[in-house]
Amino acid sequence: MRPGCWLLAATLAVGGCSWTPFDDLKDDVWVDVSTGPAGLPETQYAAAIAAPARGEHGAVFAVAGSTNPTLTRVVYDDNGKRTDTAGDDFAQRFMIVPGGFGTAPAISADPDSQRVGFAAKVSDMTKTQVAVYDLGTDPIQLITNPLLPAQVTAEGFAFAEVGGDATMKDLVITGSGRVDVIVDYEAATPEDRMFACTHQEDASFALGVGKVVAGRDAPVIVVALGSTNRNEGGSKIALIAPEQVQVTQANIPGNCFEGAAALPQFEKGDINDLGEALVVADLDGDGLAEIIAGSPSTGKVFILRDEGGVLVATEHMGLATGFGSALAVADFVGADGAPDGKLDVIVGSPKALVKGAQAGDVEVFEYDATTHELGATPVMTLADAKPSAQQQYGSALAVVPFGGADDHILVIGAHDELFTYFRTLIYADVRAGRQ
Ligand SMILES: [Ca+2]
Ligand SMILES: [Ca+2]
Repeated sequence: MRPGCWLLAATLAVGGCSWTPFDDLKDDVWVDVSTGPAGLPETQYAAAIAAPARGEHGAVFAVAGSTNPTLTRVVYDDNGKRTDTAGDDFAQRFMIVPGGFGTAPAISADPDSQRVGFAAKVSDMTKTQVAVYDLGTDPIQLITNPLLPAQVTAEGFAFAEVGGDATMKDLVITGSGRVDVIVDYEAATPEDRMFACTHQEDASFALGVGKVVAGRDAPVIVVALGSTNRNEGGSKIALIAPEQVQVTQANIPGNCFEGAAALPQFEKGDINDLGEALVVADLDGDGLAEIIAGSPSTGKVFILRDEGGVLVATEHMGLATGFGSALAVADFVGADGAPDGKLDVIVGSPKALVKGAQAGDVEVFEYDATTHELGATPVMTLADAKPSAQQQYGSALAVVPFGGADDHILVIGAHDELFTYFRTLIYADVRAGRQ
């Protein structure tokens, strides 16, 4: 492992920019450690992170807390200085019940705009709140907040183009064995533009949308299915063609696979949480997306691809259970440390042992387009220099666009803490006073 690739960060006092003590790492990385804004009733800040498209700011992203549901916008300026950590008590605004976000909040960002959306349970037990905000406005602006006409423990959320007007995005929400789609969410009456379907399985986990199937131009909805408690019955990755599902009033959902041309599935009878985390991305650039699916209970990450109408998988076993709890894809490293134009797979492992403590780490793997496998060992490992047990470092992570060009930063969630990594190998050290 090359020097400097074992990136360490200490946990520091809250407030201001906290990079000064990391000057010994100045050649490679600096990190900003933060906690939630004061006044938010939150005990599990940074349970999920959503990174929208590059905007006017150096970086902007949303952080969701899960215990008392909150959503926070975090902003860095072009110099990597945290300028705004504005919180909003979304729980109160929308009557979201404690725990309404679930353990892994269903929040996601639009890859083409500054918008972020979420779905959560509200006090009206016959409905589910959906909300889309524009993080690029100041103050952040509520775009739409339709209600699903059923209570869903939402686990997956995506902005995607799956139906309706091709110029208007749709929202896809999974949870409680359902897939709900709000077609053309910017239309005047989104409540009337929904379709929904159900599965035999009692839970649907994370989801993604992409062109996964060869010979099919339209994207499919990729959804992970299993039991609510992840304790029985195995789990699987299923594909849903949007045109299979009829537009309904959503309170009478159809069958997700009824009358449909069979799309491939990938089932694991001995694994109950395949797809707890899931990313759809074209890792090798051949035009067909791969499905990267984590199974934290077994500490495995699977990479699925369509081969002749069958989903085939390679699997990678991590060093600890919990490996695969969070996933992201970006070109973050190369042989000499700097990005090399090839996408890497970034894996959160929040139970990994670090200096003897079950504190968690994040491991970055290169992807071999020939063998379809991840490298045997990570090319980069990130962890807290002062690890503590149950810290859950790596339980959430996101790659966030930063500054110009294709630069990005890596944001990692831990229990009540957020770690933001800037790399001087990728961009100039722009910390104020350090140029
Ligand atoms: Ca591919
Ligand atoms: Ca790479």
